[in-house]
Amino acid sequence: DVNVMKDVTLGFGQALEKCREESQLSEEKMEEFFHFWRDDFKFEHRELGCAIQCMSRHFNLLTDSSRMHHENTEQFIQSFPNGQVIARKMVELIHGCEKQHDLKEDHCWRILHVAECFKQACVDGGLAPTMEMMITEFIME
Ligand code: BOM
Repeated sequence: DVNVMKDVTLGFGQALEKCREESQLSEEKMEEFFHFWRDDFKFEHRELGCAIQCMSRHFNLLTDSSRMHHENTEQFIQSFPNGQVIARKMVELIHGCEKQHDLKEDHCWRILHVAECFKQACVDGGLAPTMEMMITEFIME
């Protein structure tokens, strides 16, 4: 459900400011995390992959090999209202994307490609929130 995805993204995005410095992600490369869902958002900065890695670590969603920790990720998603509706689906989508990019050795680049694949899978599956939803909610917070 797109509304749950909106909440999960905004929750995950709470870690962006904390991760900016260590990942060298300037505001020019990503102003706010919800821009992830823009149609024209570009997955071209390695720093964004590093930031997503840092943000995932912040919520304890990664294994020692920087792959998704399935149980923790499912619990994280379930911690949002109605999260159980999409938790399994999201874990499956991310895992499918991980399998496609598993040979990439650099964690930041690999995670950037996994994130791009995940976004496309959400768009294809009707799970991607609109920018209007993201901005409205972001302003209300
Ligand atoms: O193998 C590396 C696993 C990293 C997964 C990164 C995919 C996440 C994309 C970023 C968008 C996130 C929105 C919500 C995430 C909740 C987990």
